[in-house]
Amino acid sequence: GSNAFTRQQRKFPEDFMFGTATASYQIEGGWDADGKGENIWDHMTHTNPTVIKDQSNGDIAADSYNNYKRDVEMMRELGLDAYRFSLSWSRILPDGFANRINDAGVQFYNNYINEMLKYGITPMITLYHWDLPQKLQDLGGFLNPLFPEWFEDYSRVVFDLFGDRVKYWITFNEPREVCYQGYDTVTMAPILNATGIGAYLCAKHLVLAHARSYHLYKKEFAGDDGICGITYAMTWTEPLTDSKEDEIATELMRQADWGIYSEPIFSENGGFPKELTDVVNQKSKEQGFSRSRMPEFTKEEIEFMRGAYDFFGINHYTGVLVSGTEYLQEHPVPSMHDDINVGTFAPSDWPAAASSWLKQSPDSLLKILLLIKEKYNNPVMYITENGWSTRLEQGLEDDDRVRYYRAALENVLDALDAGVNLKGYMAWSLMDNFEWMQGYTERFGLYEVDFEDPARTRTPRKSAFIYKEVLRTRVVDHDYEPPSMIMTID
Ligand code: PNW
Repeated sequence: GSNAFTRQQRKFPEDFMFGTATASYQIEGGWDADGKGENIWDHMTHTNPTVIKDQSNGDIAADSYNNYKRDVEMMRELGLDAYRFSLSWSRILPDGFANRINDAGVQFYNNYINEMLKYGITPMITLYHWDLPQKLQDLGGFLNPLFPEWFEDYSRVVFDLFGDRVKYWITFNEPREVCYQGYDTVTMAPILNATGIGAYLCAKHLVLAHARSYHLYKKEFAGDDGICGITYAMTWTEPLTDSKEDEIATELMRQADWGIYSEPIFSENGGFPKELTDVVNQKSKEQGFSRSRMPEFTKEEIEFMRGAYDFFGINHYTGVLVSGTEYLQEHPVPSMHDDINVGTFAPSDWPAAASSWLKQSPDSLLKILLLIKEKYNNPVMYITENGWSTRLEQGLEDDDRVRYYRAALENVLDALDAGVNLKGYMAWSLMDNFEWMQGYTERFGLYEVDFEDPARTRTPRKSAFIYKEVLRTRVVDHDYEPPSMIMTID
């Protein structure tokens, strides 16, 4: 509730960290270059191409493997403080295990990191953004109880290789997408479709793996200034009506979406969230299982995970209204969706992006930040992704993206005013990239990438100039118009 005048008075703190984010499989290409091993996205797109909307893949993607200097040049054009990117596990360890390190892959990341550092850009590394080595998937991937050990071994290799220069680490990007979409459904690799089993089993091993990696880092690599966290897809959810059913439905949806992955680490008591566990225990019994589909932790495991964080990472895009009685859908039995059995709805007056799931929901970023502040005692937070999709035809004039970013950045200022312990903001994404099951049909970039051009030429959109001006002035000026579309390094 602030007018244009007071808005322009509000400034981001000088040490607030602004950046952009990307992920290895979505930008790198070089899928089999110089000794890289196959990962689950290589495997799925090559053996099962029709699961991708335009039957494309990330074989070349934005070819950042060969364009890293241009990528860093774009970071300099925007005036970024930081850049969040992920490591391709099988580029570094082709077999997934730590027995064999691929020197060319290590060299690529050293080049990328050193080029950023040369220009004072802080690297923030995600260890895992969805591209599991296929050889580990062949052994069950996240469903194998040894997964936490494999992840610790991989973590040790990369902390050892890059930890001297990199001080910001994220173990996992979006556990729900890894576990629920990858293992409970067919909407992400490895499209396992182990409904009602996959998500919960994966959740157990993912949070244990996070804690192993975190403790290893803090004990042996962090020194005085290294920090490690985990990043969640935080869709804002609120009850459709003020009925008791909708309130319960909203809480269950939050627990299935992110609570199951965050409570073990951030809550005071640790372990999986209670209401969801009760529902799954009850349903498992009714369905004739001899034990609950919700796995258990030992007391030692619960203690090991509890408090294993330096920050809470938030990827935020949109919100939904949740109902326990309306908009319900048919789901396989058992499945995580059947367990929670909730309906969701987005009002038609919320502006729509190119992605079917993405609507501009009012003040949802602020609401998420306030919720985490309350729920987890105001932990250090980073917004590690936030962004808007357009279609290619829209070209460089992306006024809807500009509107979305300005609204989000106002929410960041509101949150800082409200005392939220928020330290940084990363826009998704620096450039167009392989948008998973949607291939190249949806574009999230501040820079457009020409995927028809062998050089993968990158061109700034209007939003790039707007973001740059915010970073330069530390204010959100709603009237600013870029004087030209010519980008320079200032
Ligand atoms: C993120 N939601 O996924 C991913 O981290 C990126 O790799 C991806 O390209 C980007 O968003 C855009 O899709 C999301 O439920 C997963 O709102 C779930 C949601 C949003 C984004």
